[in-house]
Amino acid sequence: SKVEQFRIFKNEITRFMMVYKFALDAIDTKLEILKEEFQILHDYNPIEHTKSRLKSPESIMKKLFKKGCEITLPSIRSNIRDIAGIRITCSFISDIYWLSEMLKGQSDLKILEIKDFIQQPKENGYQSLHMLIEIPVYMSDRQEQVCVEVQIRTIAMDFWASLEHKIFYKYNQSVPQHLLNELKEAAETATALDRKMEMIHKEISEIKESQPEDLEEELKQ
Ligand code: 0O2
Repeated sequence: SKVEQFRIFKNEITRFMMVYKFALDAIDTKLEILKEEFQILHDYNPIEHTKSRLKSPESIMKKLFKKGCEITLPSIRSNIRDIAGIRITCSFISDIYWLSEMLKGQSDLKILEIKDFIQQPKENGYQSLHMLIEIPVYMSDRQEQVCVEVQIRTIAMDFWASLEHKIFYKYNQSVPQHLLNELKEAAETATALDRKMEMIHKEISEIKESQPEDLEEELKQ
């Protein structure tokens, strides 16, 4: 019957989405471990915060239509690779590359693709490091390789991207030229800030390494 068919379909979708949630949980745990370990070893935290999200069924459908793909679960699995997404905000650009190297080195992860929009920013000024990663998820009766999109950026890049995103939607995707120019300029300012912060950070770490106690004393004053 139709009702029975609907019930089966709903179960299939729930099971389908569940796997992506588990993949996000698994990546979250990996990040937590790196974060805690780094904090203990270096007394500082390279990961400011992380935010994960599952793409909503509406956005999945929209993207499928846009790409002209079939509406079946296997088609969704192979065509929409950002159903599970995690955004990691770091303090410094060097932390971004450190983190990506750490993930590359984990043998259970398969790096499918890396897009470096920091080395090569997008035309509008967007910067981030994007990694498409496959992670194994173990369930009661099966194991699946699940694709997760990881976006790593600095606080400044994140600040820029969230404002740009808002403007893009506010203007229904056709933003006036003067705002596009301003945004590009703001992206360049963000890059300059990131570079300056990195320089200061480096200088402080060098002092701290050579005379750890002295600096602690200085900071107390
Ligand atoms: P949402 O709402 O964040 O999920 P895809 O479009 O995913 O099929 P593509 O073009 O290879 O494939 O993806 P890309 O360029 O690697 O990254 C797509 C995601 O990066 C976007 O997801 C945004 O989150 C982010 N992004 C990329 N470019 C920009 C940009 O110019 N401005 C901002 N603010 N974010 C950007 P979605 O699905 O578009 O949106």
